[in-house]
Amino acid sequence: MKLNQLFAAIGLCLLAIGSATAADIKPRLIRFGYGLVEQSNQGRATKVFADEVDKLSGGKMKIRAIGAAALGSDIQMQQALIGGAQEMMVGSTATLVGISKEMALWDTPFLFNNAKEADTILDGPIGEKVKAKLADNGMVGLVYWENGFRNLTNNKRPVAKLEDLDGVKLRVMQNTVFLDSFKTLGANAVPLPFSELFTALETKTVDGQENPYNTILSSKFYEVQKYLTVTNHVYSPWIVTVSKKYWDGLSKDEQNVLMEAAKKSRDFERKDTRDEAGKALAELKTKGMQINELTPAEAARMRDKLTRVNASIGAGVGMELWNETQAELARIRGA
Ligand code: TF8
Repeated sequence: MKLNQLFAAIGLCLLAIGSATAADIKPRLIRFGYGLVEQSNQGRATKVFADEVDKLSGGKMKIRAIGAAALGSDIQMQQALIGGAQEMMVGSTATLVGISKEMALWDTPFLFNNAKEADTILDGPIGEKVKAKLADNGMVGLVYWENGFRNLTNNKRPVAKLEDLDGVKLRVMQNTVFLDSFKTLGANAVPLPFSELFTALETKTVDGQENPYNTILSSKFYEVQKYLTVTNHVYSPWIVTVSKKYWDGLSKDEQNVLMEAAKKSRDFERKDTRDEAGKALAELKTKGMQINELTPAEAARMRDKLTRVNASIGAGVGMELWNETQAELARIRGA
């Protein structure tokens, strides 16, 4: 070992000892907002995050978790984070595209074939790159959670083929890719915040919506939706974010607490979500929903139509990022 390397090593040891004995952590109260109910995969993982922050900070940092969109819709909370009026949130990446256009990459229909591909890309260099762009726009992205593969529900008619979607008034997220995708399929797509969705379905302002099984269950959409079609048309991530204004005022130790707790919550959340999703379809059936599986031919027709939006996503997120993602997926699939 050269002398300068030795000094560097000693320095690192001293730093480690120093932070273990006198970590730079102040009493902090962090408001963490989310859109689903407490009894949901989102609510359960938020609890894990809060408990871990408490533990890692020796009880100094407290998370006040506020669910059911009580602090506002995803977009309203994002604005509060950017302005510094709220510290943290978790929400859909799809609602972030107005702030960070690269987020639209995750809206690509059929981008991932399975959860393992999603984890590999999201936690790898591409996911990092997309996440890092948020910092230019007032938010810091910590980790991606799983919202999941999305499926279609509606109250008008069973959807077994493309034409069945004709004229179905379908709520989509406030995101141009989703809007274009479902218009392409022939639906009458209406963007609405998630916080207004249940009422819109109940009052028949819209006929249908699309979300993972977990959410259809936890948000009780089965009470107001009769038909479910297994489409798995896109994988949606959630992202845990911090106000950049707030983050920049934290010490390194405090930032580490949030990052480590976020990683722990991510690992819990993905497992919990997948366990629940595995059982949710059967449960939705017992709740009275009528399930339609698409024939392979119909699934292929839908896929063909949906992937026509790919060119505009590539243009939107930048062809370099698009090509890099396709190359990485090809590499993973070949391996
Ligand atoms: C949607 C999303 C929602 C999320 C959640 C509120 O349909 O899938 O589940 O945004 O964080 O809006």
